[in-house]
This record gives sequence, structure tokens and C-alpha cells, in this order.
Amino acid sequence: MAERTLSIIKPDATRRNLTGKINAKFEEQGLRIVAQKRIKLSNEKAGEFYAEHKARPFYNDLVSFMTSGPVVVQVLEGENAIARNREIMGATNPANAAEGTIRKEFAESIEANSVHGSDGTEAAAREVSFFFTDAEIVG
Ligand code: RTP
Ligand code: MG
Repeated sequence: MAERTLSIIKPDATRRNLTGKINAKFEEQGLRIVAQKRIKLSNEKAGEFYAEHKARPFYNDLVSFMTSGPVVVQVLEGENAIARNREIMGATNPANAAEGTIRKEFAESIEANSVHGSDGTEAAAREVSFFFTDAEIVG
């Protein structure tokens, strides 16, 4: 089934100029970038985006990290895009990420792990509309 998912290239990756290398992995593995913008997240916006993690011990650090530099927010489209993207990203902790995944190749730590991807259908719908209007997505 053709799906859309929300992806974020995180500040550790934009800082090291890895946007193109990460985008190549998506495109080589069948996902199409149908919307994309480079932005600086405010504390408020990052906090709202990660609201589900508010009670977690890593929440404050995560919000600081995500506002520490530019991010690239993007919509990826393709067959089973949500699960496909999670496979391309690899495990949250790069120490556990499979060979060839973005996090294995590029992540610096469990926090500075280079990419975000929606983890399910509801999250994808919410997260895509958190950053993009329908008119900004060109499939
Ligand atoms: P994401 O939401 O970014 O795609 O990653 P995920 O589903 O693999 O991980 P999740 O559990 O949703 O955690 C969100 C992000 O929080 C940071 N994190 N830090 N210090 C820690 O123990 C810790 N655990 C998670 C990571 O940046 C993770 O991607
Ligand atoms: Mg998550």
C-alpha cells in the first residue's frame, strides 16, 4: 500500500553535512521525497512534537538536542513507507543498528541518532500535518 511518513534529519546529521547521503539512502531504497524543508525548531515546537515522551528521563535533553541546530523535515512516500523507513533508519541505539542502516553508518549516540521516522499510521498522519500543509506535499 502506498503510504506517507514523516522523516526528520536531526541536528547531528545536518551539522556534518549528511543530508544528501541520507536522502540517497531513502531514494535508493524506494522512498520518494515528496516534501522537504530545512528549519530551526523552537523549544515550544520540539516540545510539542515529542509530547508523548514528556515523562521520559531523556525528554529535556532530547528537546535541547533537537533545537541545537537545523533539522530537515520531510515527507517520504512509497510502498509501506512507514515500516520501510524504520528499516532504513535502523535501531534507535546505533550500537544495535543493523549493517547498512542510516543509524549504523551515521549516528553518534542513542540520542544523536541522525534521523526520526514516524512509528505508525496515526503518528505519521499527525506528524506530517504537524509540519506540512497538503499544498506543500507534491506526490
Ligand atoms: P524517533 O522517534 O526519533 O524516530 O526514534 P525512535 O522511535 O527509534 O525512538 P523513541 O523511543 O521514539 O525516542 C525518540 C528519540 O529520543 C532520543 N532518545 N534518547 N537518551 C536516551 O536514552 C534516549 N532514548 C531515546 C533519540 O533521539 C530517539 O530517537
Ligand atoms: Mg519514536
